[in-house]
Amino acid sequence: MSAVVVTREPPIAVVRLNRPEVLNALSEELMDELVSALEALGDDGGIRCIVVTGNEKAFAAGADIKTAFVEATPVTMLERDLTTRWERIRRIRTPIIAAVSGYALGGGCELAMVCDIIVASESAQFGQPEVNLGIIPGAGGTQRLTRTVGKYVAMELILTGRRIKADEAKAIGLVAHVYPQSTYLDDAKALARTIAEKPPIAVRLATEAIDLALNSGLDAGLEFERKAFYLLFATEDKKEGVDAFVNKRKPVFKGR
Ligand code: DAK
Repeated sequence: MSAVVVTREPPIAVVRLNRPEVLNALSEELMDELVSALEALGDDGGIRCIVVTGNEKAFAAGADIKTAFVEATPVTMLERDLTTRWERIRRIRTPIIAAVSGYALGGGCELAMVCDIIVASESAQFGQPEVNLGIIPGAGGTQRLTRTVGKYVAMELILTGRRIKADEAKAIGLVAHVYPQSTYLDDAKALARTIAEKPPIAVRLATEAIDLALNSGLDAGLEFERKAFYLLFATEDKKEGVDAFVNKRKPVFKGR
């Protein structure tokens, strides 16, 4: 059985993590399948937004502790080159929404944070519990969580390993929306369809600009924003968007 299940519903796609017996623990096989699936969708011109999800009980409970950590040494960890997969996900230019229900812990929380938007069901629980294993987050948690929620909240969460529920995750800015348990995936898909209808080049450049806000200084970020803004005036979609506004009609964007 596949560790990742892909459903294409153009212009969106859903990628479901599928190791329910271990709460979608992120084995190397699962990560390989996930990266391949996301890259293939990222290269697919018919797909304009991707939803990554798990099941009601777990988005992902983190790295597969039993297979990955029990015998691990610094050298085996280094040789497994674990970081490359996460970098490959980060480089995918199609927007990715993490639709989280149940546990998003450790690497599960980090996987959600490597996505572009996080939405949650009412049952979602986020946390970075690595400290309880004698380690720290290793897939970006100390950096992305801190840049998202600020130093003092990130410190408290990472040093205690405390789990937070969806409403607290929303209050600290980790989550964009909390949806009812019964509809969260449909709601995430509706959000994906809304984004998929927008002009893809503008969406892509906005995504890159927002990422730069976390990865660079203000001057470099503003410079990129300015150039990207001017560049968009060369697109057919800008003509279409402005013309549709002026003529009071719905725009149809083509990605040109
Ligand atoms: N790994 C392996 N198996 C897991 C697992 C995990 N992370 N989480 C749960 N399971 C398994 C359980 O062992 C159990 O299996 P059986 O005993 O039935 O065989 C089954 O899933 C159901 O779990 P529980 O019986 O424990 O279920 P509960 O509802 O009682 O508890 C729980 C749910 C989520 C609170 C609990 O399972 C738990 O605390 N899980 C561990 C959570 C955790 O500590 N996660 C952080 C792991 S460290 C990196 C990339 C990634 C990472 C680091 C570096 N690089 C790129 C460098 C990531 C690190 C981590 O995620």
